[in-house]
Amino acid sequence: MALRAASVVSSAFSAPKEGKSSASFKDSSLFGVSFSENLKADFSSVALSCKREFKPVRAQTAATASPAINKSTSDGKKTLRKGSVVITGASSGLGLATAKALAETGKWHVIMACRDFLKAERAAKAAGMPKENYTIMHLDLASLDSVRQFVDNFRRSERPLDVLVCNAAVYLPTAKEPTFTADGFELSVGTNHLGHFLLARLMVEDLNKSDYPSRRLIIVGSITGNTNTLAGNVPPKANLGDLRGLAGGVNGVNSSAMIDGGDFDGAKAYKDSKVCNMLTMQEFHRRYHEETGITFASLYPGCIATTGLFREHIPLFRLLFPPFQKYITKGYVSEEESGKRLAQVVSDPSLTKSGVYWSWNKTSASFENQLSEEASDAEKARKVWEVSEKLVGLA
Ligand code: LMG
Ligand code: NDP
Ligand code: PMR
Repeated sequence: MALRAASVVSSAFSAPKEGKSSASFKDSSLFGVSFSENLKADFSSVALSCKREFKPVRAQTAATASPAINKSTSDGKKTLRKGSVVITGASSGLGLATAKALAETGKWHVIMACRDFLKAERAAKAAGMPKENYTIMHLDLASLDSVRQFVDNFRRSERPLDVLVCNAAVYLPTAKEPTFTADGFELSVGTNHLGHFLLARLMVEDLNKSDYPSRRLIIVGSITGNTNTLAGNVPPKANLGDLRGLAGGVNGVNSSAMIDGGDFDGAKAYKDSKVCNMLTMQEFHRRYHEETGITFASLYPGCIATTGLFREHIPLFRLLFPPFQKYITKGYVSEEESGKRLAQVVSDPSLTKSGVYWSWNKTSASFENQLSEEASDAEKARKVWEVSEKLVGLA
């Protein structure tokens, strides 16, 4: 433990070398926050959002009969139709808080893509979400068949898709042995990465058909997958290695259940899956942004220490983790606040820049954050993409 602690501390101090920015230790290694980056981000996103407005309109037609921008006859003012956003894992935590924040504006219809229909219905009701602003649709990300079925059902509903949020996740920190998805992938990588990878790859087509002014594909990342931060240096650290386990299908039979080919570790598998999420967002950006104009983004919403994510952790952890984050690291954020942050990434006109990993500083202002060396490795992103395509049957 002493050795582990020492390595955590020393890597925290050397962390800025890993990132590309010149952020100081005080800024970036404790919370991944850099104020200079923040200022830059604000200016560049404003500049970019201005540019985007002058872009020529694409020739594609919308999946919906009603155009995104309607002209009102009385005063000639342009009005925007309700946006249509799919959020996976909207039955609790960040997903639910985001669904609520968006539904309450009256400007969004939220499709809550959940594995437990009844739980989602109860959660939406208890949160007081206006009935007309949400629909629940079944999606189990731990089954590729279910993902394909969801996409079919969604298309049959004839709703447009303006924004897709890949939010659902499982975290299995106490598991001694791996468990697997319907397709035989280790459960956390299978659900958090591969299920979302297939969903996003299929639905990018739907996003491309939407005539909504700002179409976005958002994949939730995390600080713990980024080894350029203190949080990312708490063992076990994320590391995808040479992807040998992923290439073998992370099935624990003819390959390791871990992406890097190592011994199973549930906490590492989760962090690895988050690295895949952040790499996938960037690879989407490189492959699709220029051609489609879709915004691809990831984010770290803050440490939402009270959510269901920690349900598998030991009771003592669940008791101490929230006060630890609130009073010691100060990285704590409430579910409500985290929902507002993700809702901003969905709908804020100033957050249209693509390829960005958003974070928030202590005053809850958004800024473009720096990913770790591994989580921003373009070559690794390409490999994860290609291997994942094979695993989900797209190549
Ligand atoms: C593994 O443990 C788990 O085994 C695995 O299941 C998974 O969860 C994985 O990364 C996730 O972690 C890693 C190990 C790392 O963690 C532990 O052993 C358990 C630590 C539990 C931490 C949460 C609760 C802490 C409660 C502290 C008391 C809070 C009281 C709140 C009241 C506030 C009042 C003001 O652990 C390490 O490697 C330890 C390394 C420590 C390095 C620390 C360096 C910087 C220090 C900064 C401040 C430290 C704060 C105190 C920490 C107390 C730790 C018990
Ligand atoms: P929760 O456990 O509260 O929410 C996770 C959601 O994912 C639940 O709705 C859950 O459904 C759903 N889900 C799990 N497995 C599947 C599946 N197979 N198919 C469909 N849905 C599934 O956790 P959080 O709200 O904390 O997590 C949301 C996101 O935020 C995750 O991507 C996580 O990595 C990220 N994050 C969280 C942080 C935190 O501090 N909590 C920090 C940084 C990032 P059900 O309700 O049925 O269990
Ligand atoms: Mg971490 C310094 C700031 C900081 C932040 C912002 C987080 C976020 N954590 C920080 C520090 C520390 N954590 C320190 C110093 C320790 C050692 C005591 C520590 C421990 C710790 C554990 C055991 N932290 C954890 C765990 C978990 O099981 C959580 C995890 O890794 O899930 C994968 C977790 C988290 N800490 C965070 C965040 C956001 C998490 C949770 C979830 C996530 O990344 O999605």
